Amino acid sequence: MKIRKIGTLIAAVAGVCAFSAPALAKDFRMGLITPPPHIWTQQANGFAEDLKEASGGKHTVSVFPAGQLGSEAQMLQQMQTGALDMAFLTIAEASNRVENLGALYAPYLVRNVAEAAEILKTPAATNLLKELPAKAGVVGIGYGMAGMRQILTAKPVETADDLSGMKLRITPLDPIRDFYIDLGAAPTPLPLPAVYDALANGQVDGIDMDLELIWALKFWEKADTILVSNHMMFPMVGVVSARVWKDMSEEDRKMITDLMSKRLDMVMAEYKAKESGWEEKVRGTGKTIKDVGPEFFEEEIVEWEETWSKRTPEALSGLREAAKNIKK
Ligand code: 3HB
Repeated sequence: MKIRKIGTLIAAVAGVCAFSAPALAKDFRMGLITPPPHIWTQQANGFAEDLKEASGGKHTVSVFPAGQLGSEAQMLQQMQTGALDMAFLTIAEASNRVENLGALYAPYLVRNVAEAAEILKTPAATNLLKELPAKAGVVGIGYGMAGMRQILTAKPVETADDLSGMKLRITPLDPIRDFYIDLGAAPTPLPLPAVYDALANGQVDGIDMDLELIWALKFWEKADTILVSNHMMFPMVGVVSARVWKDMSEEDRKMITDLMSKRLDMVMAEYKAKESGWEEKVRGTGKTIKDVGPEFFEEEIVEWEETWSKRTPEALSGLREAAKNIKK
């Protein structure tokens, strides 16, 4: 009887130790590829302030924007070893490891940033994050996003055929690449920090981009035509190194989850509030603006669907179902 009691006690203590490490003070490092004025970076800085305050100064976060710690691939590697603690990432690198995340890029899954924010809260989207720890070595706290995707070209474009043969910059991601291959274009994967020079020196004929950056990074200056297409949403994911997470106390995990989730929601709110303002500014530039919808890309969407309904059947049908409910 006595022995059994001691055994129970040891098991209980071991359990507590395994699941809640002591709350140690820490200076976390957080990386992003976005430049300092970008909404993601601003909210990362906000998260740093919140965590410092909520932990009574015990925890601080040093934010490294603009790819200072390397590419997203390098940041993901650093998080796998625990050398980097957190990041706000595009889905590009993560989807190389969790293929199902690619389904989030289904063309015209949603019509605007408000619907994007809504679908990213549904289980069809949030369940995909559960694959991250085992496959990418990071814990997905939740989604943020950037605006809807548009196409900016240095040459005139009248029909989808005009895009054929053009070298078009894309975020390095299979589902976006497939969309442009279906269009007969030559998709050129380039991470955000490399886009301006590539467009300015004519290495690419156009770019796949959002309205915030078409405006703020002055990509519009290099445009002949801007296709306001809203053809895809652009999710972001707030992540913490799974290694770092493992050694965190329950209390710290909860604090980080709550505060980062709040900032990810603020990212969503910012895009919902500001997307139309950027659109107005871009329309006011005097460049040729062409409003296009799914009919412009009809065949390409069918081809994309054929490929991705084989690659990620359940994820895609789950998201299409969720979108149907949102659009009702
Ligand atoms: C991108 O176009 O690859 C990109 C855009 C953003 C943020 C991050 C990446 O607004």
